Amino acid sequence: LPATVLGYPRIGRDRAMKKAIEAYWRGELSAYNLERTLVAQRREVFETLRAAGLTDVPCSDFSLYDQVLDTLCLVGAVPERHRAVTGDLERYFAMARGTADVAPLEMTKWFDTNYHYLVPELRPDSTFTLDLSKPRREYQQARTLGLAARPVLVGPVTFLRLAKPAPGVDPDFDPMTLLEELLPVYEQALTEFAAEGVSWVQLDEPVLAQDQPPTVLDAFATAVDRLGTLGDRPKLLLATYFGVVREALPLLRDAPVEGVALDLTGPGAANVGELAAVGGLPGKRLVAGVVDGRNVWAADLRRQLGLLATLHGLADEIVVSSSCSLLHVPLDVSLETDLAPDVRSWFAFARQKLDEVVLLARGITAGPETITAELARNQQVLENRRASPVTSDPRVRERAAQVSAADARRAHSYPERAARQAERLNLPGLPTTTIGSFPQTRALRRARANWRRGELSRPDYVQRMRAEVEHVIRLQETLGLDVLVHGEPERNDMVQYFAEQLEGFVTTRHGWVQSYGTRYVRPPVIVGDVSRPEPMTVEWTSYAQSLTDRPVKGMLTGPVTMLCWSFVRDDQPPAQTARQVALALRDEVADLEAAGTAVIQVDEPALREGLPLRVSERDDYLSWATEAFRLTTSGVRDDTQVHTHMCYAEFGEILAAVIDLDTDVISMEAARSHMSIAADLSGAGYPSGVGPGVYDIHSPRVPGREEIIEMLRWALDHVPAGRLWVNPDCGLKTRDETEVKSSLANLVAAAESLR
Ligand code: THG
Ligand code: ZN
Repeated sequence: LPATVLGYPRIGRDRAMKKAIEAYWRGELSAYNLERTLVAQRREVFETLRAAGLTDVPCSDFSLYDQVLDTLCLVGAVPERHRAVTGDLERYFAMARGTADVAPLEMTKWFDTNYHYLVPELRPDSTFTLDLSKPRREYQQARTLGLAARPVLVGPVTFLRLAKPAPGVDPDFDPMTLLEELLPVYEQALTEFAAEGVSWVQLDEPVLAQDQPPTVLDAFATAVDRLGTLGDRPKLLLATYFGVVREALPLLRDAPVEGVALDLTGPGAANVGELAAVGGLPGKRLVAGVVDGRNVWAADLRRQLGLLATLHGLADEIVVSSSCSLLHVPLDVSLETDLAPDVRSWFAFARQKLDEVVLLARGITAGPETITAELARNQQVLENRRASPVTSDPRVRERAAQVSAADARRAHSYPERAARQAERLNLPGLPTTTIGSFPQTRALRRARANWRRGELSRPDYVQRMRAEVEHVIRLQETLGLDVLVHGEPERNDMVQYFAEQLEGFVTTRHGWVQSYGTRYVRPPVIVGDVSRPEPMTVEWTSYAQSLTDRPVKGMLTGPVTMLCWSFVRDDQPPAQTARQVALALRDEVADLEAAGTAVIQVDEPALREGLPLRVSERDDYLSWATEAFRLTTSGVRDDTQVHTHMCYAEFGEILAAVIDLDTDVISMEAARSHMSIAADLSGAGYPSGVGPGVYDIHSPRVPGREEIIEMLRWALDHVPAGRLWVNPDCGLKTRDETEVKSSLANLVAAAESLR
């Protein structure tokens, strides 16, 4: 019964790996004991995979930090600056997090998921040497458990495609030109694996699901030809995921390898047609990704069995699989005992997806009649979900259906609004503000946690939070900031915070998913039509406003970010879900305005993240995403100022969409790119206020006044003084108060000096 998955979560039960690794960093756990935890956790994964009944088990996808970093170590591409760090483990973590002396590798998003990988840095003279110790150890460990595991490696083309020129190297240097240098290392790895008795190796090449220039496709053809024709090697599985492969499919069909993995879920379902069109994969094993590895919904087993049946004849052998590594979903839904039992039954987390894969394998091998009871139960679950009042709210549907284009447009254009806002707000030139959150102390987090556990009464909790709000307001007044914030002491993760208060979302207790390294998130799940039963933030903002004469900004998370950082329902298009979330947030905006809030910020840090991998799908996304944002914000009066904030600077590709948001002010990360984003925005015709972050809050360094002035002068070359705002580049919650005070004092001094 051939069944496999492309990878499994490595965070461990109860976040065991996070706890162990962070304890090691704090010096509270020895390297030896970290290794013991690692081995024990890996063992648990292997045993879980075996107990579920998988016939083919991946290995070496377990990681102390990141699989791209692991690949970098495998091929010996350690940057010069990290080589001096002694000790393998210390060097590994130095690349991941930096040390007092050396900067870490840059981190960026893994395709269109919410996972972040470390970006390899390469130079024209980079050389590679093999270090097979990690995959070898994991393979050996699986073998002692009686499993012939399949080592998973990031493939050579994806590795080079995700790499960037090292600092100081010509930015036009293309790491793909190193393919000839790199391939011998992969060849040697395969040779050594063969000697070890490894029978299959999985090479992940997800770049094939993205639009690629011919040079990359050529590189791929070269690579598979070289590796495929190597004598005495394990069988090769070329794994693609995150969508449809299209132009690379003939290369996969013709590659001299034994197996190909394709994503057959969501947009990847188009792979079935593409596969038929190229005549299938004669002579090969098709690892059919029919269980969605990126979302949490229980599969429709009957439908996926039907899909598997259509693959008959398109390959020599079909192996049932997840569409990608299960890294992107939480571990086990059976831990979610607080969820309503029927809602819980609609979900399949990683552990449950193993069962789905195995059942489907049984269904196609032994016939559907051998899994009749399971199929019936599955149909019942799906029917229960379809019919549940939780999924559908007629009032929400009716309201969403009646939205007109005019609802998503403000009454007047920016110049008219700006005049009204200037009258109402009476701000100085180069107004100063912050992005929203202020430092969160351990005591504050404890108070929040105690309230959640019922150990602190609601009145005591509110009093505690109000004291914090007052503290933050006084601090900002003393510093001389112009537009204040309440500091968000009541929020931990903003998405979680709003999801808990919105109808249609459910949140989990244990549903951790790795975001990067030891940082995890618990994405909420949008299970039904979304609405807002009552105001979510008005009380906090109003209280803050009652303490000061200066304007206090209302702070909300935008509809696109709510979607991108949640698991979305799969029974309606995301555009429809986005519209519902937008309408719920629009109600909050209206209530904030009615309570006297003159400035409202709706953050969309994930707008750029949601951009589809395929260029052909981008216009559609940007159109519904910007509409949802405008629907949230456009119901306000002219004299109410709408702000937005975006964290990452890489929105060169979506400048037109950013302009289309029609905000009065946008703040974003710019310090690290030396304000170039401000120039780009202006160049693209952005008409309204802009606050390019003048310093990087991700670093503990306090920026000097002169340095901030220089940044602002730079910005003033591109943005007229009347539209330039002065602010840090992101929220301050991860900094401590001393740093924040000094930095903001310098920020205010810089603005005053320029005025
Ligand atoms: N919220 C959500 N998703 C996100 C971010 C976010 N995705 C992208 C980006 N921000 C990821 N960055 C982080 C940064 C910090 C943490 C997680 C993701 C983090 N997590 C805590 C940890 O692992 O200890 C747990 C947080 C919690 O208690 O909820 O520090 O901001 N939704
Ligand atoms: Zn930010």
